[in-house]
Amino acid sequence: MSYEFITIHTEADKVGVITLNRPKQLNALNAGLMVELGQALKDFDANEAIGCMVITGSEKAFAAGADIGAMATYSFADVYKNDYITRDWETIRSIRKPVIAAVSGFALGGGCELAMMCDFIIAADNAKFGQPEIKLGIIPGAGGTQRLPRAVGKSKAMDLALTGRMMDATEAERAGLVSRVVPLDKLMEETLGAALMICGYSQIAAMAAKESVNRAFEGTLADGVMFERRLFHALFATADQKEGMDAFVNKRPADFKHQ
Ligand code: CO8
Repeated sequence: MSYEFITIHTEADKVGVITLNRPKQLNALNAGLMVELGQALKDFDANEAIGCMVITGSEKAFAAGADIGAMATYSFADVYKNDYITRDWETIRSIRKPVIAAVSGFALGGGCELAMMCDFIIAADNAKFGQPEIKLGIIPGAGGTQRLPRAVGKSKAMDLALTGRMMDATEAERAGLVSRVVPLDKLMEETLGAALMICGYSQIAAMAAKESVNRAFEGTLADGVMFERRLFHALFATADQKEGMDAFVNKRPADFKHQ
């Protein structure tokens, strides 16, 4: 399938890489881009050979938010009745294999929300994160008011959402929004290294780990721990668990078959 607003490729036939590709608009997220992104993620997720996905942008911008020009004249009826702007976001939540955001440059508004919907964020040292919607007379609309406080705590989330200021990569790492900060020219190398490492493990275990960590953000601690326990026990029914533990015991590398 050919795309207009993104490009896709695979690395080592195992990692699905999606590059947002509206450089002139700093990868502003229009409806077409969101549809294409959802489709590419679903296709990679369904592809047996793919173990991990990466979403990235350009050096200057991961994504500078929703496309302001496209939504400037929308009415309440447009956005509410037709669920314009936010319609295609749930697709990303439905992806079961790990997705890493490799962020350089601006990740603002919907761009920051997109990065937060990924399973973890690796940031280049030039990355800037923010929820500047307040400056446009709106608020974040793709989960920013919920995911940002879970990631960085109430005070910093309020600061960002109410002042519209950006935080740099160092502050974002200190606050817990990003897992690592790397030099800009090492961003893809580091991210693909992490992605390939994940691909080397049992796909079933990686999917279970993702599902279980995500449970930490929904429901009670007791429910989450019980959910984790059920998945933990279930993994003893996989061939990959036998392989992983036998390999350790016999001091040899594991060869997971994702079964
Ligand atoms: N939408 C549309 N076009 C944009 C956007 C955007 N969000 N951001 C930048 N552009 C365009 C500019 O209009 C400009 O176009 P042109 O060259 O034709 O004039 C081009 O990209 C380059 O931008 P600048 O000249 O402004 O570049 P600077 O380096 O001077 O500034 C900034 C970069 C700081 C990123 C600046 O462009 C900016 O502030 N952009 C807007 C950021 C913003 O407000 N984002 C939030 C948008 S609202 C939102 O995301 C709501 C989320 C709702 C749910 C999610 C749905 C997808």
